[in-house]
Amino acid sequence: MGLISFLKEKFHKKEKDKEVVKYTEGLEKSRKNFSNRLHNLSRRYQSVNQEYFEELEQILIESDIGINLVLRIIDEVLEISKKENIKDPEKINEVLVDRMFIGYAEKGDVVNELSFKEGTPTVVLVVGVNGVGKTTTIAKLAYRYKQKGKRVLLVAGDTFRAGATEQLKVWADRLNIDIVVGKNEQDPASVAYDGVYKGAREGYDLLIVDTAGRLQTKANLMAELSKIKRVIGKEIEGAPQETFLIIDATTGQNGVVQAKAFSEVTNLTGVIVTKMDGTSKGGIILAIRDELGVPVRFIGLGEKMEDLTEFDLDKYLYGLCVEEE
Ligand SMILES: Nc1nc2c(ncn2[C@@H]2O[C@H](COP(=O)(O)OP(=O)(O)OP(=O)(O)O)[C@@H](O)[C@H]2O)c(=O)[nH]1
Ligand SMILES: [Mg+2]
Repeated sequence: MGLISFLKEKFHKKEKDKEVVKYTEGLEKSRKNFSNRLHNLSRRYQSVNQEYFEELEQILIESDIGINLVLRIIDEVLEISKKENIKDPEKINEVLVDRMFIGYAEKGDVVNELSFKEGTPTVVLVVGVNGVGKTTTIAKLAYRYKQKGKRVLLVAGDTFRAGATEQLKVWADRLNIDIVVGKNEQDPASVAYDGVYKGAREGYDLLIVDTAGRLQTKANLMAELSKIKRVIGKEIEGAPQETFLIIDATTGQNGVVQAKAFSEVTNLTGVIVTKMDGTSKGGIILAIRDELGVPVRFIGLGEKMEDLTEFDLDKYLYGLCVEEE
């Protein structure tokens, strides 16, 4: 059984799971761009030929799947179609989705949710350029783990942009979550220190550290992030356990370029892709995974608190590839 049939069987229920609905709603624009075009294409051809594959390639590229992965997937689909003598466009599309799944999954299993160890706070360092949704995502993460019963502390390490601290504080108040703030232009590493000092002594489970999103030279960024990490690690052994890069899905391949730049200066343990609901090019998740090897741990599917969800490959491909009936 191909993946599409499997996903239909798994998710096409009358009473849809709440998480599945988030994916299908949040990925609506992407599905229209990808799935509908795929189906239109297969309706126009009786059997597949060179042109069919060229059009298929175009659809994949325009979904921001990333050129390297697209070429590889197309090669694989071509090879399978020859070997198994598949000419039916619908069948080819099924093979395609199978290969998209494998392209992501073959990079290894990951646990997306944060893990916690008794007595040691889990520290999440959040990085990313301006305006990608860092602060909102931090609030969403804080909300998520508060709901799960964790004691959360926010650390407002973005002392560079006036107003950044204030914005995080508004969220902290709204969510009734504690926060450590620094003074304007205070060294971010020293704010991080204040945060972990408090976090370690007062029994918090989770610390989320915001950082400045300014664009700077690689050397400066590397120095700043490694200083912050060093300070955190001195106070809490093994921390920060996670460094998450936030990427705005609507920036397309630009987001992939940013991701590469960050992964060169610091060791990322995950990517969070925001504003998936605002893009029609939802393939960016596959490109990030392919080009960086870093897993996408959570995705933002809307502006509300609950609209951050754990990344799930099956639900994602279902939302992206399966036409509603
Ligand atoms: N539709 C949608 N909007 C989002 C999502 N995540 C964030 N946003 C919006 O994106 C805008 C920018 O978000 P911020 O959280 O302020 O971004 P930031 O990276 O902290 O920005 P700076 O601190 O200025 O660097 C806000 O209007 C958010 O509501 C999402 O998943 N979906
Ligand atoms: Mg911010």
